[in-house]
Parts: sequence; C-alpha cells; structure tokens
Amino acid sequence: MVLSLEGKTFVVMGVANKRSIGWGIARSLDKAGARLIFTYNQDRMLKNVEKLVEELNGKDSIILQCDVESDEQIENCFQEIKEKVGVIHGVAHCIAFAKTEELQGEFVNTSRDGFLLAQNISAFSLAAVARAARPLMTEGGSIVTLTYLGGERVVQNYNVMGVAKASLEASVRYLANDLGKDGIRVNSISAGPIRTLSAKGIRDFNSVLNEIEERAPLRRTTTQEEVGDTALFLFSDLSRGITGENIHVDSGFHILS
Ligand code: N5H
Repeated sequence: MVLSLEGKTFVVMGVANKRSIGWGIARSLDKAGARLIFTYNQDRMLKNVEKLVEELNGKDSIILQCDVESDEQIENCFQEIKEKVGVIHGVAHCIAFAKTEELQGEFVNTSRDGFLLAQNISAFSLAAVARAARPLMTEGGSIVTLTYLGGERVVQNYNVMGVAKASLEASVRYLANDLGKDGIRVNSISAGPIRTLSAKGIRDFNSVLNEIEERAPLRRTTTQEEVGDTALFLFSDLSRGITGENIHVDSGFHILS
C-alpha cells in the first residue's frame, strides 16, 4: 500500500455504531495499518464499539470513555492515552449534538441553553480536545473534524447546528494557526448527508438524499468510505502542506447554487 500509517496511533472520538462516519474513518486508518484508540460518551455505546473493533485488522485497539462536556474527563482520557501509548499522531473529532426540537422550525426560536449546548459539544470540544492532545503529538500530528454545508450556508432545519458548525470551522482556522508551530495540522471534512445515528429521526431525510442523487455533480450520495479515505489523506504525509482547510466530500454538491 502506498499510504501506510504503520506504527502510528490515532484517536477516533464519536463512533456510535457501524453507520457512524467515525467508523468509516477508523476503517480507512485500520486498512493503512494504524493503531486506533476509540472514545465514546454514552455507556450504551461501549458495547457497539467493542463489537466493531473486532472487525478491525489491528487487534490492539483501546476504548475509553470521554464526555467532552467535562474538562476533567478530557484531561483524564488523554492522560490515560499518554500512559498507555505515549505518542499519538492524530485525532478524529466526530462529535456533535443539538436538541432535536431545535433542528426544525425557525432558528430565531433557538433557546439560550440549546444554543450553548450545541456550541459546547459540537464546537468548543474541538479546542478542548486539541489542547489535551497537543502534548501527546510530539512527532507532529493531524486533527480532523467533521462539518456540514449548513455551517457555511442556510440549510433548512440545520439551524442551531449550522451556527455551531460555523464556529467549529472558525475554530479549525484558529487552532491551525496555534498548533502549526508544533507541526500539528488541523482540518475539517464537510461531508454530504449520510444516514447516521445523528440523522435518525430527521423528517424528510430521504428527500434530502434524493436531491443529492439528482443534482450533485457526481449524482450519488456520500459514503462513510469516501469520508474515511479523505481523512486518511489528511492524517497522512501526503497532505503535509494542508492546514486550516475544509475539504468538501459531498459529490460536489457545495458548488451548486
Ligand atoms: C439539514 C439537516 C437535517 C436537520 C438537522 C440535523 C442535524 C443533525 C446533527 C446533530 C448532531 C444531531 C443530533 O444531535 C440529534 C440529537 O438531537 C438526537 N440524537 C441522539 O441523541 C443520538 C442518540 C445521539 C447518539 O446523537 C448524537 N449526535 O449524539 C442536516 C442533514 C441533511 C445532514 C446531517 C445529518 C448533518 C449532521 O451534522 O449530522
């Protein structure tokens, strides 16, 4: 394989089940020979992740709990990673949350606590994680987060999450500027809509996917594998000149008006 991550270790945060984009990233990294560390939040996700890691080629995955709403848990989690592996080479941040009721209707009705919750989990957590991961990336590193077009444009119903993604995308640029001097790159992938757990319960998700199939330049929806392989590129040396960037992996949908 041209692209080998043999001997490198990556932390993948936010795998919930086999449909998760984080899982697509994990599989791409695993195929390239990387060692993986997974973090999850809710207790009920642990079983899912334990079962999934059995499918990987790499048999020495580590699974840790990390609730990104807690500074203490983020600290402890990366401290434990440091004790277990010493050096890491990257982090995939695949975490977001907003209240279901605020992902419909008008953004103008967003509550203060709903706004702060979305910002806290979906945007601030990237900075908090980057701060905790920085001392472990002594050989340089790459941080990749996930965003969506609704952070750049108004997409109906995305609402509070669109504002959180705008904040996440700006955080990518500020973090890239801070961490560049340590050889750490920070980028985001703007994925087209994929049927994941976070898309569950969204009314009319089928019609969102249909529109992509009909109008996107590539005339198909985005897959976890496509996002995974772009993340692999961003984690590899092939992307060594790229930081502070947002790469759209969305069949080209973002170029349309
Ligand atoms: C325009 C759209 C459709 C409407 C908006 C969807 C936003 C989804 C993102 C957030 C992260 C989903 C979310 O927080 C759902 C929760 O309220 C309820 N779900 C949960 O609690 C589950 C169990 C847990 C595991 O989920 C999370 N997130 O923790 C956007 C779509 C076309 C594209 C899309 C689906 C974008 C995206 O950001 O995911």
